[in-house]
Amino acid sequence: MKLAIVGATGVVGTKMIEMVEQYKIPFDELVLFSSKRSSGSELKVNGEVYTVQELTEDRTKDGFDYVIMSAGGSTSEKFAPLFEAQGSIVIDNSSFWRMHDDIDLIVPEINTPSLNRKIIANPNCSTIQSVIALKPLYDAFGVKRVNYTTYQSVSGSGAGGIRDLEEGAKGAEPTTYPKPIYNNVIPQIDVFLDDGYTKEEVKMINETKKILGDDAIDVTATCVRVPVISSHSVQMNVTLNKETTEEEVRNSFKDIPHIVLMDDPANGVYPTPFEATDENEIYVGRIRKDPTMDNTFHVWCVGDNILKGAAQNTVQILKALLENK
Ligand code: 11C
Repeated sequence: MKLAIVGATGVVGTKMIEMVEQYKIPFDELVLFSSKRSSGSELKVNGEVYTVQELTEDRTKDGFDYVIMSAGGSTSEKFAPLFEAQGSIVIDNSSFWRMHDDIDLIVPEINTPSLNRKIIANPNCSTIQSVIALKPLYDAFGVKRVNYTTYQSVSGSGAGGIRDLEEGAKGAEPTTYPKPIYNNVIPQIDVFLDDGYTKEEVKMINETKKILGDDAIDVTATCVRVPVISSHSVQMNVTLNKETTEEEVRNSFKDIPHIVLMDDPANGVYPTPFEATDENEIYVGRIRKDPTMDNTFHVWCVGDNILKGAAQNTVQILKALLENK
């Protein structure tokens, strides 16, 4: 099996390499690609040193079976179809292909690729952890409506976001965000659209419906950047289709793959980015009834945005494809 990792030197790309190691992806040949600027650097995979190479149009003809990419929307727009035309299966972490009708948007715990096209999209990080936490409720009670409020870490913006927080703490001006993120919170992630929502909020709304395959759910979102390096937190206010109790809602999260229930606030047990960072699971807690609306509950969830939110989900998709071949 010949595998390419595109964007190998980035924040997500380096974690993709770790996940390829952790998930024991059985490649025979591996090529690490980056932009011209980062090419030439050396990275270790399974203890072997690889020199990162520049991705050019010609290299898409090198006969890759699988390509995993995290190099931004414009690189994915250009290169994913070129790889696809050569017969490679591409799993793409950018937002570019996600909402195309003929492209599968996959969270392996929830849906499986049709391989209608050989490009598979990996969802937005804040969406992935939210749909993982929504799915048990969806299966047990049906979901009528969800209102997300996010608390997103700076690593979601890559190295530039981390820099704005770390250097901002020393007094530097922001270069990635529109306002300082150190000692601040910013209710803007990505650009504002005409209706006042941000692109990140619209991603959460549209991607939730596409992954769950259900356009009838009402979804709304407010996305906020917070001065945390790793792991996004999402507060979900969820209205269910069926009447149920807080205890039944809590029980629905037990024994679900990739969910850890941490919900004993009286004893100080609830998840924060501190517990979730560098972990593969999504943490759920603070479950309580919202008495202001029928059949409505608050659920708090935290997940490592670079792992399950990006690199891990991508490599899980690859592993599932390899196992189901
Ligand atoms: C953030 N969720 O935290 C964004 C990053 O659509 O893949 C991921 C952008 C995307 O800033």
